[in-house]
Amino acid sequence: MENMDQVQEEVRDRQSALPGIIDQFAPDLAKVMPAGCELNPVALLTALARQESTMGLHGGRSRVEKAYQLGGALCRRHALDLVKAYGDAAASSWSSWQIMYVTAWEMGYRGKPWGLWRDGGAVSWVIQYMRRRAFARGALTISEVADAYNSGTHRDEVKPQHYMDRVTQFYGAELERQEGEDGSSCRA
Ligand SMILES: [Ca+2]
Repeated sequence: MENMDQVQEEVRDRQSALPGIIDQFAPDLAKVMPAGCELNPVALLTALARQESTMGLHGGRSRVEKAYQLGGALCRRHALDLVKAYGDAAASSWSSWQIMYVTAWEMGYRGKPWGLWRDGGAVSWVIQYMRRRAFARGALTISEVADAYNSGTHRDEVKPQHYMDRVTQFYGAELERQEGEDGSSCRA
């Protein structure tokens, strides 16, 4: 059975692998976007990974959320069981998109917490999270999706403005990069 050290070894080249994983899974993300949503799926996954982990630079180590640790406000019911089973690994967020293990578990993931360390394993749950929290509730813009990704929903008064601004900025930068790439391939 795989342990955390084995996965850690495997995700060492996360940064070089990330763009390929984003390209591979972008069509899955496009499929869960509602009609009328014209977001670029590559740019969306890129912008979130840049904000959450500087494109994988900080995604190699998971972040522990105090609220999910033993005694924390959210460490109840199944979250408590998971923390008892896996310790802080269950109270952590994983991958270049920093998805919470408990959140993935609530959506149906049944692997070990560190299984989400691999971007290729985590990305489907990241997409599922956006489908449920953002697109199923009518998010259409990059700012609304960023709000939902960070605060759980865009349909409330909690607006993580700095986070939303940064993701929007990274999204725009990625669109520009794509346009530049298209331009150079036309000239070639
Ligand atoms: Ca919100």
